[in-house]
Amino acid sequence: MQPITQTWPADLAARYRALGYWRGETFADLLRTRAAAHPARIAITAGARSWSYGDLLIRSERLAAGLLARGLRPGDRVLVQMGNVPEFFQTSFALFLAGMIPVFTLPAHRRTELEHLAARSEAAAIVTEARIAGFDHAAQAHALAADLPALRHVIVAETGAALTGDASGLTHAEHAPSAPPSALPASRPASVAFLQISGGSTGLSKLIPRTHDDYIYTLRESARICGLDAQAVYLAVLPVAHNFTMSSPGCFGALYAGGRVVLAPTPAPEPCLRLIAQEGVTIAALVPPLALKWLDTAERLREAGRLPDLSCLRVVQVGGAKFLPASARRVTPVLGCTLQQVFGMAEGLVNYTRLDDAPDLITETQGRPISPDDEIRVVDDADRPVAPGTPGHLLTRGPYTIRAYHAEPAANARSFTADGFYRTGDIVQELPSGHLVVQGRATDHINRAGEKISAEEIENHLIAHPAVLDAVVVSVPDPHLGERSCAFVLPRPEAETPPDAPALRRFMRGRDIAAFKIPDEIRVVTTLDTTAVGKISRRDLRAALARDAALV
Ligand code: J2J
Repeated sequence: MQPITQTWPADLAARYRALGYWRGETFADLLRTRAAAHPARIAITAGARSWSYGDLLIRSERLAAGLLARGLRPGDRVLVQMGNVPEFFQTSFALFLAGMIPVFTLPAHRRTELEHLAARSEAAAIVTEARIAGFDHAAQAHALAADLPALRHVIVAETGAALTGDASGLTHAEHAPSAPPSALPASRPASVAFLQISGGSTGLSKLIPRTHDDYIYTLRESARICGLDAQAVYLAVLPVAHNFTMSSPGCFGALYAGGRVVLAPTPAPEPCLRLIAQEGVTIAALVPPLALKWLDTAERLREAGRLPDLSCLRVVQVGGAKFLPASARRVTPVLGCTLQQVFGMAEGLVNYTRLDDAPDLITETQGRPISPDDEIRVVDDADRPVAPGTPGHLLTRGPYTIRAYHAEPAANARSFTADGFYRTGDIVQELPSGHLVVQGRATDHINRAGEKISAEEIENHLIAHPAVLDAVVVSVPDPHLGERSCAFVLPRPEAETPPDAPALRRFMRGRDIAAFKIPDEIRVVTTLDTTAVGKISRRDLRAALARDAALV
């Protein structure tokens, strides 16, 4: 098993410790100290179920003991595929307490993605729910394990127990610890706590190793910047395993602050607005398309005199994709709270507009970095700094931005400079205040309502079709999703029946990939334009699409 590490140069690591960014705290410490300080305080609410900090610790300890009793070992990697249920937190903390490394997959992931993530991480187990949104995840996990000998354990959470209000959860996998909980292995704060996955612009998702030290620093500072304290109530609307919902400040940030997490069973605006009033939610995080739906729904409900009382809501965060200023300006008048724009990435760097920033900065920028030690470089194509205020490629390094993906030498050579800056792939403009305005992206991915889709990954699926010679996938502006995906497909000249869009869509579905990756639009073409060097020009294709759009 290849060890998973994340290291910074010794001088920088010493600096980050000396400045108090890295405090030697682990996720196990985080939960234990809070459960000791306020055991009865509610940590997580999901429908009729509420778990206190004490409950969460005991359940996590039991599950940790159960995982060790099954033969899993500290350092083992465990895929976690769960929806917005309390068992997600029990599982995550159990793995932290047992010194195992969660690999956070999304509920939308299907066999193809899971197989890749399991292979890359050398996963020994998968923890999932029986069903999420009607899909049989248990069957998928068992089928995966049957084909991957290294994946020795399948653990299925009985979250259906929620229906009866009996919170038995992962009981079949839990054990009363045979040794006192203090006998659980201790993790080193500088070690890797978990693997996040990259949105990825080249091919399949890469694994992002995050350490206890670096991630807990972002939780502490995010909680402070977003004004969270013990009274904070964070509404988790987007999938909890996504880095935004997890840490900016997200669920973990709310738990760090000793607040409460409310898990929304659906992102639909009306039930969420009701939940805000019922549970006294103070902060919620959305992607731009969802924010627009919330705004429209809130306006409609207000006109009908049915808008729930949202006076408890202090902050609505919007991030994951560009939120246009015209939409941003609607948030405070419609929802009566402060907007916070969040521009972050699972690889590290997170920017926030500050709650007391001038209104123009809040509506027109994507915020400024968390840390005074986040180094920002805006450069041209040759890595030379651009003139101040000019848009350029964003490069960054700092106390919580990774230095390398796990087991990806070729991608690491591309994605990081020799002096350790991460090439974000984003084009930004830096204002004198340090705020960044995201102008676009240099790399080929589609940001579909905050879900990042690698063009190359989808092209590879399309050209696996026997009648397809070549394919190019590009993004198209979309009024609802921000961007949608469009595939140009060139059939093989010798193909007897060139495939049409419905056939290609069926073929893609048969590849067992996340549904959001299936192209929104498929165009079968007779030629693909190429640039002078023979590379297909995505820019030309996008321009052609924009021209088409202008005609309709
Ligand atoms: C424009 N593009 C944005 C924004 C992310 C907090 C918030 C979001 C993420 C996230 C995250 C954007 N405007 N406000 O991890 O902790 C695009 C950029 C970026 C990529 C990262 C967090 N906010 N983006 O979205 O790893 O292109 O993280 O590089 O999924 O999303 O995607 P991801």
